Amino acid sequence: MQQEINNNFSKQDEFYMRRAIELAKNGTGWVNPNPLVGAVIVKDDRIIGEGWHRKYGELHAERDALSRCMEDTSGATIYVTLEPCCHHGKQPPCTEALVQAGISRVVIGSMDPNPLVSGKGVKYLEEHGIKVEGCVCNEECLAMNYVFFHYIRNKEPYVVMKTAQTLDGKIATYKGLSKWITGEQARENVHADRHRYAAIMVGVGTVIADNPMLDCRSTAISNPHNPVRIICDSRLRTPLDSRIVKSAGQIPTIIATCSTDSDRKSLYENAGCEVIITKESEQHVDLKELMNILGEKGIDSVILEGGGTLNFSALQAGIVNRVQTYIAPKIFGGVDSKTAVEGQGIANVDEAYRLRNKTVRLLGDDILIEGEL
Ligand code: AOF
Ligand code: ZN
Repeated sequence: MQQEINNNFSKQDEFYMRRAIELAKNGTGWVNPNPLVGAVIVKDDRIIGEGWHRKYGELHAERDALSRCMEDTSGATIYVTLEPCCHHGKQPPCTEALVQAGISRVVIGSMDPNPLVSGKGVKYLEEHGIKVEGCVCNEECLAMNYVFFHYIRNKEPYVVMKTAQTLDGKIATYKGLSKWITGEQARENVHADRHRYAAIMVGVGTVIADNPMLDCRSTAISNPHNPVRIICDSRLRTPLDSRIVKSAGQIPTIIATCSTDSDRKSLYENAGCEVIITKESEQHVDLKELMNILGEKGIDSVILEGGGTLNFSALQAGIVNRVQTYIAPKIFGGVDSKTAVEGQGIANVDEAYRLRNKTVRLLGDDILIEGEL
């Protein structure tokens, strides 16, 4: 494939790939830990089929587009945001379907780093006489699947540290009250993210203080799903009558601990929670080991809504990939009012955790600053 050599794609190629990207995004929140993938089939300068990977375990984008195509696909071009797969997973290989459909040209947006595919998809297509070109709109295709690319390479979830704070960095008043710091638009965005990412993690202190549900209450997404809830609880102090434990039968719930108290563990298991035991790291759950175990369970992403202690531990453990800070134009003050990141903190200015590729958005009255670590 002329991936590096040919950067001169036509406006038409970019137009159809952009449409495929748009379609792919319809899968947001439904396909994890699989990638978002979209496909557009074009013949005689007309779109004759469109599809996307709709749900984990179900049809891949290419077969979805083919199955919706009402016309003969022989000699057609398919635009697909990810290299077509050539392995048998939950679905049969897309490459075979493309050959069978008589597709003559495949335009790709990004290569698939999955070791089961990774160039083999392109090779199969070329060996079957199909012209393969790419990568069109590569940056957009890569940006769309930052979670998948991280997960498939590291086998650990992509962690987003989310905080909502006042202008003076407080996440609660000195009485511990935090409802609500940000406005409705910001909170809708938070709930959309609970649909987008696979899991949400807090510390036991947050459960004791706020008794949260951590479910997804987005009003903009129809039928959103709840993230897996994870409580970091080194000494198994989570109240059995907390709302999270009481709803563990309906929403998957994990308690991560380094306690070996098996009686206490059984109480949580009987309530429907899964208990994960890690080794102890400075009297806390070993977060790196926890991420490894979550990755093995197929959890590709975690929103970290920890209190200040857990947030600092997560930064120190090097597990945070993205920081997402909502700032409300308010001031709480108070030397005892909690801030988003506590722990010991860093000693020198040049040791600061710095964000790359930052974006700044206004959401109603609030500001959202996001960036990668
Ligand atoms: C494609 N088109 O729409 C997607 C692809 O278990 P499976 O069969 O669903 O395979 C999942 C893997 O296939 C996933 O890790 C990624 O490498 C690729 N996903 N490939 O050609 C698609 N979703
Ligand atoms: Zn496939």
